[in-house]
Amino acid sequence: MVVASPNSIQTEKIVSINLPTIDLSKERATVAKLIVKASEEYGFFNVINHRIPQDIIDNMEEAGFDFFAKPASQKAKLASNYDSVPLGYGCKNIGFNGDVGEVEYLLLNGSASHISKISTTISNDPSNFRYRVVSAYRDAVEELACEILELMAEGLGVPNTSIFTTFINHPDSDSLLRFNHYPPLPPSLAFGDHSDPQIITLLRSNPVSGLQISLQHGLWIPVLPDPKAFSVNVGDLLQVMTNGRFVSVRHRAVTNSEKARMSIAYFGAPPLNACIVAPPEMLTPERPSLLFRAFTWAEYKKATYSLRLGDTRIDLFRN
Ligand code: GA4
Repeated sequence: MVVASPNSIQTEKIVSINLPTIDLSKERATVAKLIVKASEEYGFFNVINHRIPQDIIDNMEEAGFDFFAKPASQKAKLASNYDSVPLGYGCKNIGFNGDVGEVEYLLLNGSASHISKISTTISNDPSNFRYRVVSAYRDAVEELACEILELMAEGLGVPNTSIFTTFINHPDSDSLLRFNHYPPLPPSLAFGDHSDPQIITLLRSNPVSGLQISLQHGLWIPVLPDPKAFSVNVGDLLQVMTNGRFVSVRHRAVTNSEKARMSIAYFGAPPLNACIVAPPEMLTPERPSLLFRAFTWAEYKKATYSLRLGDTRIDLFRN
């Protein structure tokens, strides 16, 4: 695999495109169609009027910045209290196979049943304030992810509109929350090109740019941060469950030379034993047979962690 050298981003082609922004307060059937169109064309869109209260977002952002402002030794110690790898705090290393980037992160379990472990991880504040902050954010963002997944199912014309949501609101869901903190540095690769393995990702950041998505090989599109929006991207499992109709978009993060950037991502995932396969309604005249074989999330996750960040793991499951 070719590992991008830190400066390679300066020579690549960056193109500017107006990525879709979908207003969730508009008429439901129209919103459902727009979400499907964006998921097919880009695998990426922004949502506005999402109804997540601003104080839930602000408190979460403050909790993240407070955490990263702690001395390195304290961050590592706090985050190892309860979490075992890959969960916890990391600096520059990504995964287990040699990927690196200009990023430090805190990776937390994002399922409702595990969230209480967070209180001591993110803060040593005994008042439990952080626990309430993180769990309020988690609940809100999971609800938004479910709303979007329901709209996707409606827009796709799948009769069982909870076909995707049952996975992520399951008590044993393997969802994650991730804070990424990018220090201000001259342009370099902070988090390399990859797709997200899960079903759906909801991301927001402070108003500093850095996220880019790739539509065709070699073309990168910067995603401008919008304080009112959540960015939504299709993960590998959703590409499989839509039989390739939606695309799991490749994306990366680059550093900003002036300001620190912090993003917070929610990765909506199924329980480990969930069987992932496209429902019969996803077989169409254009795609009459299953493009991917059925597998469990545990199998997919194992393949993910045995490969490099930029590898296209989904190809291992093609029929
Ligand atoms: C990318 C999306 C999520 O951040 C993540 C990442 C995970 C990790 O950092 O532990 C992975 C990466 C991500 C995909 C390939 C593997 C696993 C690092 C890596 C090299 C938490 C996830 O689920 O997959």
